[in-house]
Amino acid sequence: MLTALRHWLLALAAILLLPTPALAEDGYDLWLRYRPLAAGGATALPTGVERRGDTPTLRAAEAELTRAFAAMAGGTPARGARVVLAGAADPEVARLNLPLADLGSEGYLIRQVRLGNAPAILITGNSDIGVLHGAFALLRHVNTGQALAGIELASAPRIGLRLLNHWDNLDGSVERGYAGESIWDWWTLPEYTGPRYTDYARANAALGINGTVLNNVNAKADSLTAPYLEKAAALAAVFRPYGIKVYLSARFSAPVELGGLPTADPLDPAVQAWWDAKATEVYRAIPDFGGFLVKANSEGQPGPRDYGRTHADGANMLARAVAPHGGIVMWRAFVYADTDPDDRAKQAYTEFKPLDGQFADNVLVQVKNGAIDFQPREPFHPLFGAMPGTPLMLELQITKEYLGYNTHLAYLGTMFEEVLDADTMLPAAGASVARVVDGSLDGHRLSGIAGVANIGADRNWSGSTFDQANWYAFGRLAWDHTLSAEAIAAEWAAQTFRPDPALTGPVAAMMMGSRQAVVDYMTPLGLAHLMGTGHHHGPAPWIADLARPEWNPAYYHRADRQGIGFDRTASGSNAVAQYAPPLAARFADPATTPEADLLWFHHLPWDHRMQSGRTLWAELVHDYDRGIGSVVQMRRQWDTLAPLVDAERHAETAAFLAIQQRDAQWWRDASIAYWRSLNGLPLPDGAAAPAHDLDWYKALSFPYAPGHPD
Ligand code: GCV
Repeated sequence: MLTALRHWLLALAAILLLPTPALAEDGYDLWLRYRPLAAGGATALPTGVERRGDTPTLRAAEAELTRAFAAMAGGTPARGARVVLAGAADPEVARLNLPLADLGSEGYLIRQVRLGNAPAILITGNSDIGVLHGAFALLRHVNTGQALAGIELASAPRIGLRLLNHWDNLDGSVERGYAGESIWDWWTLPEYTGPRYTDYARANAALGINGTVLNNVNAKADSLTAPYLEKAAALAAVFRPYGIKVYLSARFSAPVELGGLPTADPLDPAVQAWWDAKATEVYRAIPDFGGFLVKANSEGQPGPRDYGRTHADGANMLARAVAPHGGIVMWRAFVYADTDPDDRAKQAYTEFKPLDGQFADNVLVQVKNGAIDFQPREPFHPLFGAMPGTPLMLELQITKEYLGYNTHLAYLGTMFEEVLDADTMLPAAGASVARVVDGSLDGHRLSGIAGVANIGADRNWSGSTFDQANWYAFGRLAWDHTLSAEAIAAEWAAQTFRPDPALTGPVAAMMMGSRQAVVDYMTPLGLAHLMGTGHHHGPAPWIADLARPEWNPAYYHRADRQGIGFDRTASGSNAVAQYAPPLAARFADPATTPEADLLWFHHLPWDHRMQSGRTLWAELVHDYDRGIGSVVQMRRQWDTLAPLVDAERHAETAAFLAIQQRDAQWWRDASIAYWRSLNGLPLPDGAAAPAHDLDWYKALSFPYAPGHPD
């Protein structure tokens, strides 16, 4: 008996003496993960929260702070000044003459002041939503290990519309979704609005995301019927206190499908009247409805071109319908046609640039990141800077359709930063994509940015812990595109795991190199769209027999015995001419083209000499191997972090990194086997031969890959 007791005590002592690995966690809390603060840390928690005003938004802010401080306290007494939530109109706040003018309607200011003759940490703004954003900013501050005493923060969003686009279908599937089914349960709405919808709103409001398009751009007209509007209205009611508006993707042919009209011609008065009435019905159901997103004449979707009308005709008809209600239209520029033999990368510009200045005041044209389609790396879309008379939204893809789904660790903050910082040089240097998008370059009233969501019904929302970081980075950059991807990575890691530099430093370093690793092992040096047909999983550069030319990877790489790459100079498609003259000149010459984009713009011989001194062939192989090496390095790094991460999330990431290494090797080997079948070149010195012959890779098939629409 005594021996048993001694064993038990020894075991207990051993447990207590271990470094404290967190308990298993499922990742549900995202960046709203409130845990007891380290004893003796920087923060003295506030003694209370005082709310001045009784609105749903202020109550939400108070509830968030109260819940967070209780969890952070972990039983230790609060010593800091109380937090006061008060709008700018509060008489005492007004007397403080704080600099609130630049905060707009959504920004916040946080300061230590004296209120009612006692010290207080004031969270204020010109609206309740501003105060709510401030509450989340304060929690981010604390959760990243910073002291509350002396806090002084002020921030306002640089871009007006900061939206998620859900490619969620009414049957619960998610196009290009890798995190389970849709979180919208259309079947149980509107009656049931479970806590998950509120948690979705909290997570987004914490980033300042202020709108969500609920349904897929490959839209069903049913979303516009009365029962579905009622369901959307129920979601809008949950999101409203959090400053998040609901939008819908609209199917252009809805007047035919729902209205029984013989046509959806935007210039037909009966069609216009149908949309006017539909807009009125929508706003009756959802008074603060944001507006419509439209994919028209793209990949088989109906649109104004079906009737010989322009995209501006189509957009303006819808714009007219929502204008009396304060709504907007986001019209996508993602168009390419099998009837157009021109380079796919040129087609959106060719179609939309001539329409500049023809869109109604409440229309934004939504332009994808990349003229092809969200590839691991594309040069910035040439429409940015080319349509100064039109507000252009940037559409980023958060879900990783082309970057290894949820099992490859690829932090997209660096990709988002790369495109936002790209200089369009239109009309002159210093005209970044960010300045086009935020409207400051051309003085637009409307500005917007959209991210195709990676959210699903999985407990961890995004299919992996690290994919949560891409949702986070999108939101943070949408709010403030001057933030650095690296700072965002560290900030995310602190809130997701723990605010300990021993963890945040290595995790941020892993994240910062991760997207380039994917580029290296999938599509190095400007290659693009070499993924498997339809599902886009894994390599298939050999595909050349699909009906539409631009659906074939061979269309994009153009490799043969002599060389590889797409000639987009004057001797080829001349896509370079769609850029500002100095950029066009730079991209026209392989010697001045950034090597990261080399094969995007040029078809070059395999023995083309690279800056490294290697041949192009040797450089390609080198990059593939570098990509695998980066994944190996990430695995090592992650292993060392085991004591600092809870077991459940650590194990999942470790397993996913192993999958990533396997897939990286597969990409490298299959690609090299295929290129060698064309160029007949020996492997560069020291390079390992692919594990299998080319036929083995060609025979792989993935009929059940997730996220695929068919
Ligand atoms: C929603 C790519 C994707 C499609 C997507 C389309 C779009 O083609 O593969 O799934 O459809 O882009 O953005 O409209």
